[in-house]
Order: sequence, then C-alpha cells, then structure tokens
Amino acid sequence: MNHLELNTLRTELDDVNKELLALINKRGELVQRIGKIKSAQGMKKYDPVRERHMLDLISSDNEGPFETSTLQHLFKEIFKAGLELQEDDHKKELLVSRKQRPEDTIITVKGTRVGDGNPIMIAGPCAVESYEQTAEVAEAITKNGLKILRGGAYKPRTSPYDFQGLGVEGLQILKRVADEFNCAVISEIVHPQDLEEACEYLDIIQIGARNMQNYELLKEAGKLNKPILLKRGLAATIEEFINSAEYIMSQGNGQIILCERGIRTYERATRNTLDITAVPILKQETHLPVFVDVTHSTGRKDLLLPAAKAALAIGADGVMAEVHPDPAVALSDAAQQMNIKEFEQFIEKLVSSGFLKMNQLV
Ligand code: PRE
Repeated sequence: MNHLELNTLRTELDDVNKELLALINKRGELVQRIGKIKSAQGMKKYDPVRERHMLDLISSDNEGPFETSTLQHLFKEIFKAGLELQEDDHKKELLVSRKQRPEDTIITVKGTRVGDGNPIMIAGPCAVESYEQTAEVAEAITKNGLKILRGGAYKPRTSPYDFQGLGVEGLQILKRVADEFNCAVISEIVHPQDLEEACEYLDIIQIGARNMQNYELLKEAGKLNKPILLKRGLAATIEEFINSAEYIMSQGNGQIILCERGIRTYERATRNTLDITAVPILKQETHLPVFVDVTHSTGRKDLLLPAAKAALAIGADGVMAEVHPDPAVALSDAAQQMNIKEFEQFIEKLVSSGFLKMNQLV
C-alpha cells in the first residue's frame, strides 16, 4: 500500500515538474521579449527595483510550506537566469558576433590575408617624421618579409605641446613609400572629415585607443570600403570594445581588425596592462581578426618578444610593434621603439621559435 502511494506521489511530482518546466520556459520567453524592448530603448537589463518588487510579491503571496527566504533565494536564481538569457540574446544579435557568423572574417590587404590562421606582423615608426626615416623602416621590414607598414600622421598626444604629426604630408609619405616598397600602409585617423581623403593614401585606417568610443568617427569609418584596425580604449571593457566594432559594422563596413593594446590598471611596471586573455575572448565572441600591439601595451623593449610570443601562442592573428631607425631622436615614443637591428633580432627569434612563418608574409 505504502509503495503504491509513493509511486502515485512520484507520478504527481513528475507532472508538477513538467508544469514547472513549461512555466519556467514561458517565463523565459517573456523575459526575452522584455529584453528586446530594453535593448531597443537602450535600457539597462538588470533592474534591482523590479526584482525587489517581485520578491516582495512573493513574500506576501507565500502560503508555505517553504520559508519566504528559501523561495526568494530560488527566485533570485530564476531572475539571474533570465538576465543571462537577455544578455545572451543581445550578444547574438550583434553583426560582429560569432553567433551571427561562425566562420572567421578574413581581410585581404594588398594581397596579404589577415585572419586566415597564419599570423602576420605590422611594424613601423610611431610617427612619420620624414620620407627618409619612413623609407628606411619600410626597407627593413619588407626585407624581413613583412608586408604592412605602420606610421602615425595624426598623433593624438597626451600633451598638446608634443609633436602632433605631419598630417596629410605624413599620409603622402606613407603612400609614396608603399608604392616604392610594394607594401601596404596603415595610419591613424582622428577626425571624421579626414577619413575620405585618407582612403586615397592608406590601405588600412586605424582608429586609436583614445577614439574607440568616438561614435561619430566609428560611424563614418563604417561607411568606407576600407579595412579598419580598431584599438581597444585605455579603460574599455571587452564588451564596450565589441560594441564599438559593431558601430562600424552596423554602417556596412565589415572589414574590421580588433587590436588589444593594454588597459590602464594600478600596475606601473608596464605602460599599460596587456590583457592577454582578451585575445581568445574576442576570438570566441566575434568573427574578426585580433591583433596585439606589444609596444603600447608594454611600453618596454625588453618585454616585446615575450609579449609577442604570448599573443601568438594564445591565438592572435598578428602582432604590431614600433620600429624607428634611431629611437633616441624619435619625435614620439622614443623609449619604446626598436631600432632596425633590434627589430631584425625580434623577427628572427619569432620565426626561429616557430611563432611566425617567414614566407607567409610575402
Ligand atoms: C527580469 C530580468 C532581469 C531584471 O533584473 C529584472 C527582471 C526577470 O527575470 O524577472 C525581467 C526584466 O527584465 C524586467 O522585468 O524588467
């Protein structure tokens, strides 16, 4: 008799579980719909006031046998799961999300494929100072198999009294050098109105860390048919970084390279703190190529090689570093740029330790 009753109660419990399951999922669907409205209105998903209100209702409606505190604990878990559902849906909706596009985005820059599984390196001076200086670096990097030269023409500097770059003249020098050495060139643009003109001279446009949340610049860059290298902001979370890339892609330009360049923390041993795990997170969350700027993240020449190895070992599609013929007299970033000999040793060590292939660059 007892055994029969146990079985009957268990069958009843199975039915209740089924109802609970259906109700929890029904709740999940409602939460998803609320999440969509919140996204469209730019509202925060987490709403502690609303949660408090629901917990109060649970308290006044509770007839037992469970303690109110026990039920509130269970419902807090249900709210948490709802919140995760809303956030997950939001991420899935992004164009840059890997959930939208499982395969890697590969960007071809003057014949060089970026993001195809063969890491590449971008190098060049912090700032374009003259034709001779830029050409000397271009000669060195192309001789060592690199195909993309970097060089700043518009330099957003911490102090307004520091060298601000050569502007259009710098872009013209880059173009001339690119033609002469048959390489591609990348440079930072800081003003939306300069983007179109810059496209005549550059193969990749860089949006720098300080402008990662300059949404007008991002939107204009999104209207171009030109690859964009977007650097992570000094204090930007990975989520903010991804949303900035979404600003570009939402305007139609899907050719985006993300670049981790270190974030500001309390640590002063390096210029910034290289957030190395941002690389695999960005690779998982988005379908875009991911680079690491070893110069700006570390700010230390002795850390360039280990940081580059770490970046490539953890899955970066490429590394960026600064090279200057005579760093001591460089107009910017004098302490952290490699000279040409140091650059050659750097490349040689990356190649000999298997982190970079020499000829895939050509
Ligand atoms: C919900 C989800 C997250 C919020 O923190 C509060 C409540 C919930 O699961 O109940 C739903 C919701 O987004 C809302 O009611 O605003």
